[in-house]
Amino acid sequence: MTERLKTVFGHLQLPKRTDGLINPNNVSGVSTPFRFTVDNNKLTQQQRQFYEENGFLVIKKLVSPEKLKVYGERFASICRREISVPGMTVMRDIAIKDAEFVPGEQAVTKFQDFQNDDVLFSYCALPEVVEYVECFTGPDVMAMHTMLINKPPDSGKMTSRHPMHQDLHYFPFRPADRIVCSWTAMQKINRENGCLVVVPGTHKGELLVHEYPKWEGGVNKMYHGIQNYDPSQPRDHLEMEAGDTVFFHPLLIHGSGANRSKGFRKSISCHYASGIAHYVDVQGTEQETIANEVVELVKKKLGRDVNISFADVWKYKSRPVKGQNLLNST
Ligand SMILES: O=C(O)CCC(=O)C(=O)O
Repeated sequence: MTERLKTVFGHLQLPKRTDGLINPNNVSGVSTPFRFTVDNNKLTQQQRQFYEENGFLVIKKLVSPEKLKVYGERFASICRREISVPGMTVMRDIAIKDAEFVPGEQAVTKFQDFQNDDVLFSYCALPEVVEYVECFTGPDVMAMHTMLINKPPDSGKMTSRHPMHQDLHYFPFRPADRIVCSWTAMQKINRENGCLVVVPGTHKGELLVHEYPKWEGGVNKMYHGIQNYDPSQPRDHLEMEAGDTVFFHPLLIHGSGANRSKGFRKSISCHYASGIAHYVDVQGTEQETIANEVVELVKKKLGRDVNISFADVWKYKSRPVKGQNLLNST
């Protein structure tokens, strides 16, 4: 077969979708070779190809220093308890959790679910971010999961590491290809202070089995990692400057290293899904354990007799950013 014919055939053989959603690249029966990005004019051909191949894309200096300053100050004042945010979880690193007194910001390793704080949530709606998000989700955009991570200097027990995992493990919605994370460095982030580590191309694989890693120093709550993870796979360390933003697929295997510096390492992130995505039942799947763990935690807060499902938790915390929200309409 000539090279030309091989290319044409390659283009016709779209990866098989198993999620039941119409491929948004396949309008009026005309197929394109793209599966992980949608047709709009934002990405260059090269950027699009890079994400298709690798499952992530870094955009330099996307978020301005002024905006990062606002998020940093808001983080500090919430830590000082000047403001309280309904529904938000404030997490402490396992190494400082039981320490007698650690003041303010230094006690906090992560804010999770800040969707009800309009200042922090403004990150998720930044036009400069959402324009890129749409390249992966399509035009209907839901903010599903928000985090501000304040990775502490490691105590020597290596608990500041984030085990290698796939974010889809945590999500009861599909299709995976229409979910994306936007993760912005709030300062210079390098190998020393625990940058993101990714295994390029793994977004083309399956959702793997996750569990708590058996680390000697312990592991933070909900930080599940891939069971039998093979550390010999080639990986990239994403060293980033303040404002640089990486967009990545929920099946991309990633994690972050220990923070060996003396300072805290901050990033802000949001996971988005298409507004025309749908919830799936994860009982009986690899995700059952995390689903039960999350529902247990919610019941602990709201009361044992509260009847709530894993999908309900996500319905409650997600917020529309743009376009239709069919996801939460049933
Ligand atoms: O920011 C980090 O250190 C890792 C974050 C991460 O991998 C996640 O929350 O899924």
